[in-house]
Amino acid sequence: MDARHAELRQRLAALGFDDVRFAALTPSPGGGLREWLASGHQADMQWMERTAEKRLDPQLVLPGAKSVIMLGVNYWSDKFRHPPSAIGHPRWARYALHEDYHDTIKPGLAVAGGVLEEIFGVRGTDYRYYVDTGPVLEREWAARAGIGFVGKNAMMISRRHGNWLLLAAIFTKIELTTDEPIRKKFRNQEAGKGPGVGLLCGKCTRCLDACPTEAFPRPGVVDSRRCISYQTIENKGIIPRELRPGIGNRIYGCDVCLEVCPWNRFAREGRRLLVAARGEIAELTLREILELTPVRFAEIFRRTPIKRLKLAGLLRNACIVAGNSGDATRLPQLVRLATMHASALVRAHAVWAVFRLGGGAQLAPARAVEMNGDVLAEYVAG
Ligand code: B12
Repeated sequence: MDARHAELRQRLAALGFDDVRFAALTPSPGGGLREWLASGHQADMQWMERTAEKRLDPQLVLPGAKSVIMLGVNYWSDKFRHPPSAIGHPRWARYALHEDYHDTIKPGLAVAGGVLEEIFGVRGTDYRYYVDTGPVLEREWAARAGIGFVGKNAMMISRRHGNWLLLAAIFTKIELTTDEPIRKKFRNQEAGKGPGVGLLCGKCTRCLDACPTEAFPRPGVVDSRRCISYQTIENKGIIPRELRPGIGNRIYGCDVCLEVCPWNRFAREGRRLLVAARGEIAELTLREILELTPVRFAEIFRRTPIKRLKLAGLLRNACIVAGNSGDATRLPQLVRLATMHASALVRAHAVWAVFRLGGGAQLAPARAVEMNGDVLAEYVAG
């Protein structure tokens, strides 16, 4: 590998990327994604369908692209112990206890682009970078570049960082010498099929067994319709009634299939050059969350991914957590939300929670308020 590759790797690592690896950009065989979409596993994420062709063929994203620089950012922190599970204390996905990683990693990618220009003499039109939201199969490229392997939980699992790695990609027209996948014999593995999934999982099925909503139709494949992460973050409407008990105290996202993975034992505190902790969010009690006003919501969740859920979305999730808490002292707050909140979405989930906590009788005066559309169905079926 020539000296420029080594310099590139070293300078990107210095920017805060914990893994820097290269792969050739050939079209994806596509089996995994096509099958996933055909099975409806994308739920209401229509953008996954709209961008499928681009995801499968990097030439549609950057004509002339030859290589991808795959980057991993370790966001593990030992400090983020969730408070011992006091009844109904909400749990957040770990990545959400940080400033929005899209906003903190992107500036790093912009600087990385400058580094490419400097070392290889290319122009801004010779590369494109993405973190999460681009039409890019990030885990596929990460697997090919050898960042880690795709686990039975569908995660890109790193032997150095476990499951706690965020991914970013730079497509480039530069022809980089590629790194090997972690086992050479899987280099040509058809994506998403066969032994490529769960390469280093062995017989372990902890993630599949632990999923409270049975979201894995088979190892390595997530059905978003049943995934708590999808339901509590991406779904903007009613959360299916049958999934609510399984959501337990997860208020935003879900890490269950990540947390139980034995590979996490290798995870070390991240350098945190590209992620900024907002661990104080984990200290919020359910009571405080149920009382949030729009102004407090904006203040507390500023610059975090949670802000995109908006107050009504968070209250919807909080109602489910409260309903699952078994804590009847939450009833006055829930009855108030069920009868008075401006959002029908919140009212509907609050009504469910009130019934689940055995307080249905307290809702009689609310009946008229709830008599419309979806919400009526929610209320009557209480
Ligand atoms: C849509 C999406 C979701 C959806 C669907 C999840 C899913 N499993 O597809 C929902 C909302 C449910 C979701 C949830 C989460 N997500 Co998400 N999500 C995405 C997104 C935008 C697209 C994923 C996608 O294309 N899915 C379609 C399926 C078919 O693709 P895939 O799972 O990537 O599978 C491919 C590879 O596994 C490959 N493959 C399998 N085996 C092998 C073997 C070899 C050798 C090769 C070459 C390829 C290969 O085949 C598949 C097709 O190419 C990516 C960002 C991105 N642009 O890629 C983030 C991303 C996958 N999400 C991420 C995170 C952190 C999460 C959550 C942990 C968040 C949380 N705590 O709540 C959960 C985890 C759920 C889970 N177990 O997957 C990270 C994952 C990082 C990592 N280390 O894997 C990503 C990469 C975002 C990022 N930039 O960091 N997510």
